[in-house]
Amino acid sequence: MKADIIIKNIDKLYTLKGPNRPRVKDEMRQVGLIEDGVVAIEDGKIIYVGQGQLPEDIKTDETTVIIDGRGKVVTPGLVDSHTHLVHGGSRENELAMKLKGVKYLDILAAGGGILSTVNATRNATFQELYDQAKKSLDRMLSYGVTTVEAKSGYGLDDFDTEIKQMEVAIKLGEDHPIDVISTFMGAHAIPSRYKDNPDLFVDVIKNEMIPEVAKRGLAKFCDVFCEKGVFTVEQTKDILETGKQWGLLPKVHADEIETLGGAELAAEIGCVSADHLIAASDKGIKMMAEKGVIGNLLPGTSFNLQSGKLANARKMIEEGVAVALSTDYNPGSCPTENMQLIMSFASIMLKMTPEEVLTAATINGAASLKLEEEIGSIEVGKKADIVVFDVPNFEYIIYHFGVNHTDKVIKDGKVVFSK
Ligand code: IZC
Ligand code: ZN
Repeated sequence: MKADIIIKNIDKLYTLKGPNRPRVKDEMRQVGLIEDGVVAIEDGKIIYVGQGQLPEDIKTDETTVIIDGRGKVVTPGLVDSHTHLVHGGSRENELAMKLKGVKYLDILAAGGGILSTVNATRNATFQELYDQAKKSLDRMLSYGVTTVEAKSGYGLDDFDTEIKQMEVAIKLGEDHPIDVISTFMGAHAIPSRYKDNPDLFVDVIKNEMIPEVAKRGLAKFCDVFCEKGVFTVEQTKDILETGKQWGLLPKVHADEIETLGGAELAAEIGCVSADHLIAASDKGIKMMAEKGVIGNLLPGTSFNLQSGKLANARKMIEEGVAVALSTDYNPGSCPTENMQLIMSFASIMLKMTPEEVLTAATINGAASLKLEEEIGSIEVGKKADIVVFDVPNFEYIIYHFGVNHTDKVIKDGKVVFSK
């Protein structure tokens, strides 16, 4: 074996070694720390992880890139498993209203919010959406993110725009170092012309859009914004069950603002993840734990929506829900690409320990994209998606918040970002 890249003398190597499945309870605190660690990479894959010196059967030559990990922290590439990456425009015009106390759902009900981004996205060309989303991906990569989920949902009943969004996501996944996983989320808001009969739109999604998305291989997941004034629990169930029949794995925006029973629904239909859960009921949390539904928490939205309400991460972890963390990057409720900031929010606001945060942002994020066999930990055979942070320990990243601590990012065995 001949290594393409070696990272050696790593002060603190957090491997996240463990089973390739969502980690729960105490497992979330076991981050597989190796001091004086060494990692070797060949052909995009990890071929050795250990302590001290490399074994003799791993050869190097003048083409091998040697990275010195002295004074550094190394972790698996971060996984941002919930974003609305591809969209037109931005919504900073909502800030003044939000500061006056106007609520997110009221802005939406008045035809703004998501619906204003729908207009901007419909009016944008493929290339404009591509360029805007690429800028975001570049930023994400700089923060140590190597895999990103991207939802459609700014075309709604304009199916061509939904398709355009998913095609942009897929093309960026091919062109950009970051892997982009596409999710169909036509059920993101009720389009104006279906205002008085939303069930008709649900029928269009089920009978026309989902089959086409599946046949054309445009998405891996199907998601619904289950929320008061948006899609009901019944409608959500209907859409996600149809998606399942067509091979789209179910995810759900659940109990973000109102307690509607989204967590319970996620358990009932076997969602891969239920996301947000700020207002999830205790019963819903228990049911999710029993059914193995991942709780994907997005604390940046609590911060930005100024709701004063937080997901109960401690209860979820105690009950055995595998918790993941994501930015929810979108122009309305969380305009940031910075996963490191989200990790600080998760610890400081949701009281997750640094170890739980690291697990949530790596292997549990990978599991919430059904990629836990390939990414999410630094183990032999996995993809060489690795971040080098210029910090003395992982806690430092969380504690010293709001700035970028990334030194290098390795994606598929290549250095793709360097400070
Ligand atoms: O554009 O507001 N929550 N959907 C559900 C969003 C936030 C995105 C947006
Ligand atoms: Zn979202």
